[in-house]
Amino acid sequence: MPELILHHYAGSPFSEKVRLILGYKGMGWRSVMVPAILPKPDVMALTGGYRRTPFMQIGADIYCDTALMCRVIESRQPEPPIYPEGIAGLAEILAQWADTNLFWAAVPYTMQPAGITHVLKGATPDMLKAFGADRAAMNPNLRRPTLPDGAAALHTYLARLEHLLADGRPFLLGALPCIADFSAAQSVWFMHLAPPIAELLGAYPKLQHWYQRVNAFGQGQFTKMTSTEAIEVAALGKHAPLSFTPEAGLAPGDEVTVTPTDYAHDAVAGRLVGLGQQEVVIARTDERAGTLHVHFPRIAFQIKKQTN
Ligand SMILES: N[C@@H](CCC(=O)N[C@@H](CS)C(=O)NCC(=O)O)C(=O)O
Repeated sequence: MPELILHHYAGSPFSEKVRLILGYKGMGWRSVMVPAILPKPDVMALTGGYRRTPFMQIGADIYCDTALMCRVIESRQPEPPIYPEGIAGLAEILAQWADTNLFWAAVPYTMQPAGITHVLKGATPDMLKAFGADRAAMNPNLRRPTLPDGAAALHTYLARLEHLLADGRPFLLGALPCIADFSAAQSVWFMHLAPPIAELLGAYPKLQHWYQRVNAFGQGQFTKMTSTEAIEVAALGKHAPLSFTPEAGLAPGDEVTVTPTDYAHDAVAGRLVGLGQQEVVIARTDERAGTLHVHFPRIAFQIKKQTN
């Protein structure tokens, strides 16, 4: 089986979600470090323009967005499941809330002046400025809450999670962890990067114990790989089998772009080769990486047919 390669950086919450899942499942993986801000030439060679972190590579297949990556990880290593039977629907609904509402409450609040110096420890003023400019350009429509508004939202969300755990259950939806635990843990993990912000978690003792349990899964066994090596793997790699369910106006071979609809609106262009309710796959060729199949989820991505 070709190796699972995670392209990520240490301080990325969505990467932590995936690292913890790999830990829970006891999987082996290869680790490629990517830059936290643009430019990212080796990322672009593989994704064709998708700049968000993390993304996953298996041979010449590239998987964008953790919602899709976690599904692929589950099919590669079904045990222990992160979508356990009976609670899978609720688990995904709660995970989606944690990946959006909770994330956008916890991360900007942690990046306030009292937190950012801890999160980006050792960064020079120029580096801090470059980081701020990169994120502002990536998400120009983000309206940052005031600190009191941000604190109120974050406390409300953390109290909801504490309430879920009030009956003594070890994980958010019961006796076993599921995708929702990992999606929620990434935000709590990020708050811990800044001790003055993490203090706020003191008001939520059950949540803290829950987080210790999730954090104890670790990150699985990984070995490092350079981005140049990953590009060589892609150039020599095979593609996973594809399926195509035609939809109105979309046929195999169509030239399309796929673009995130929430933020980082960078279009990836290619030939449509896979389609279903859960994912869209496009083929594109890079001079170093060869022909790649780039996979995206359907939720929060727009497929647009090129007309010329
Ligand atoms: N919906 C995406 C969100 C990913 C995301 O926002 N990642 C952040 C880092 S945790 C990011 O891409 N930041 C900008 C960058 O790394 O270039 C997913 O689930 O993968």
